[in-house]
Amino acid sequence: MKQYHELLEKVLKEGTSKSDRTGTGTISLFGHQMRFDLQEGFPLVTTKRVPFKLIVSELLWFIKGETNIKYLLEHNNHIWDEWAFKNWIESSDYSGPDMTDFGLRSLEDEAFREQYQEQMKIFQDKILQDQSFADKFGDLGSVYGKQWRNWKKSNGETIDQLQDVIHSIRHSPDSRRHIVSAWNPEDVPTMALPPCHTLFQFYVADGKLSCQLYQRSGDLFLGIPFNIASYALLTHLIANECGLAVGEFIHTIGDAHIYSNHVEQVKTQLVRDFKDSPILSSNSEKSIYDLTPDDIKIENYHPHPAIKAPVAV
Ligand code: UFP
Repeated sequence: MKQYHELLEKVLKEGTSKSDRTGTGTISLFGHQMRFDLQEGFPLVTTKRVPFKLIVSELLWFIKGETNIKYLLEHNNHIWDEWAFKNWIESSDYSGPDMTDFGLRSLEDEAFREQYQEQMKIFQDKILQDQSFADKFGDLGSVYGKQWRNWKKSNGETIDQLQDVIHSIRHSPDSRRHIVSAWNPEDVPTMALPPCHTLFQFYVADGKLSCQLYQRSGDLFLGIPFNIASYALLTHLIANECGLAVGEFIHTIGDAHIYSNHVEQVKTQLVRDFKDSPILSSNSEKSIYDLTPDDIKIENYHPHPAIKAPVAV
């Protein structure tokens, strides 16, 4: 993971100060590429603990074409909760205390944070226990699962990009068109979070499958370690589905930024030494569509402790 540290160092040294949508402020540079040889171990950051289980259940959620957070909650994954919670508190069904700007306010105001956590718990319990509530408020609409598996065509039909790309890798491995796009310009104006992982392409050579991701925007401290692991895992799963070995994961980032309130955490991380790369183990008998989080495990992962940092929303 030397390359990841080099990118952090480069942004701290050469990056430009930029304001951003969240009002936090960043140090940023434009256009960077990292290459991870997946034969050399699994690229999970070891200089802080990264919650691999969350990466697994989120990726399987995408692969299944799911867009409702219920599946994530069933697997104790809360990374998308805030987006669905917003649906609820802005609806006429919500009658609790005012939750406007809950992200920022819960960071600044402890009394509010308690109220927020209470409402969030009510929300999560209702999603898990009441299917019609989950249908109404748990669905995030045009997120990755939908674009990958149910891309909407103008004539009302849908395209299963993931199944199509698996088919093309199997049947015409040398094709230069193994692409899945999550960026749908028609949907972008109404999306709370337009896709950060915009487009990815596969490449087959010497019996190995490589994947390149174009990520338009990358939060280098919090988001990128997740994104690297998620696409490395996707490459392993697609390779297995197609009877290929793994090649490289190539990560191309557009706006690569460190939030101003993550700089201290980055400096803490940069002085830590690297540990051995962990090893991925997954159930290779099952089809990619039938995998459950328990089928995928990481072994020999002995990272430094986690480092806390506020999420910019
Ligand atoms: N972000 C990531 N990786 C992700 C994800 C979000 O780094 O997988 F979903 C970060 C990038 C940016 C913010 O800091 O979230 C999205 O904001 P914007 O849409 O303004 O780029």
